[in-house]
Amino acid sequence: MAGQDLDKVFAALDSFRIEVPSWGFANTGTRFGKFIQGGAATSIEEKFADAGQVNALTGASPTVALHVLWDLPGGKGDVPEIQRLEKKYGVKSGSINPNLFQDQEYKYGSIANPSAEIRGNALAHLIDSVEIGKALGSADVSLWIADGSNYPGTQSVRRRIEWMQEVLKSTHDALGVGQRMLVEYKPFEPAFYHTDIADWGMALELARYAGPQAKVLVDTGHHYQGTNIEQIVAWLLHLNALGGFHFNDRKYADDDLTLGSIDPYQVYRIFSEILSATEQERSSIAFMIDQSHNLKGKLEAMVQTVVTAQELYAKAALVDREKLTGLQQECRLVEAEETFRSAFWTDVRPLVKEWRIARGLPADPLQQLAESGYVAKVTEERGSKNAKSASSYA
Ligand SMILES: [Mn+2]
Repeated sequence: MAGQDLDKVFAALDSFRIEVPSWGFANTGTRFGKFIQGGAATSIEEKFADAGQVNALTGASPTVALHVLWDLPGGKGDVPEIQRLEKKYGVKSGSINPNLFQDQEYKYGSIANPSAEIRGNALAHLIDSVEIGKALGSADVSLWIADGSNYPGTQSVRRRIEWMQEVLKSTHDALGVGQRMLVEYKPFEPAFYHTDIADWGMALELARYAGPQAKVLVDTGHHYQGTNIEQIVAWLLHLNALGGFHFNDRKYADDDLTLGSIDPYQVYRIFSEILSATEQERSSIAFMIDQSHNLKGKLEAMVQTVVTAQELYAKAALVDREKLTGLQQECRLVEAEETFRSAFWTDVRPLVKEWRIARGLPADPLQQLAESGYVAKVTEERGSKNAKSASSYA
């Protein structure tokens, strides 16, 4: 392989960071039940320990997304403990994720609830989350709103838009310098008739209304089948409105499978769109993982995800963009497509391995994880705590 390719891959991997979610290390599962893993993290300290492992193995995930309700049940009072864990395990707090879907009072919505009192409670939780972000020095407060309705005629979609605008604007007003509010969208589930923030257009409009520090978050699993996600990415880049990603894969709906496991070419197409942006545009895009592993081992699945992301990003970095631009301009379709595709079909694994060795990282992170005995060790330590946490759907 040409030295030029090596340089491209090294530069891409040096800049590539992807955030791991704290909830990806805990026993989470499907709506129907979860299969308890003896080695799953049972506390915020264990989540930080596992995140530290993934970063040590891959060199690409120095931050961990936190979930306010699950990871900081004491709110801002838990910040010193989080800071202690950051130092101990060598990973920083990443995006702060408020929870507006678990409390019983959110049965009919949170920021779009007809009750002004409940909307007020949702806003208070959002502002607490902003304050936690400030205290931890993390840039992004990441919002996924589960609000919606299950039956036609049961709610006023239009009034709910106004209520959301009001709450999101007030949240934006509380942001500090350098802080951002990321607005995620999803077409359905848990609501099955209408979802209040159903697609990127709605998320974009709400973000624009809220203010300049609000951006759109694209969760790859939150689209209808066949949606051209890379086109949405191109539009959001054009509009300077792309805040970041929640990466995962799926076959049917929001399946939270490991990235690239079903359709690696789609991830490649998204990364290619991002790598065709300017370095400045790229620098503000947050790459995050949002996955829940019910069958695969938690640690193994997370390392596999980060490694796959690195490989697909390296492939996208190999595209000869100058050549491609010329071919597109001249409408030389087959040559353009082959130029685009040939980078995808290049086996970059030897180059990525070279990069790992050059950076003092394990040559094969998954193999290193297996040989380290870490999973066996934590399974031993955590087994009895996890055995108690078994739960059923009903
Ligand atoms: Mn998500």
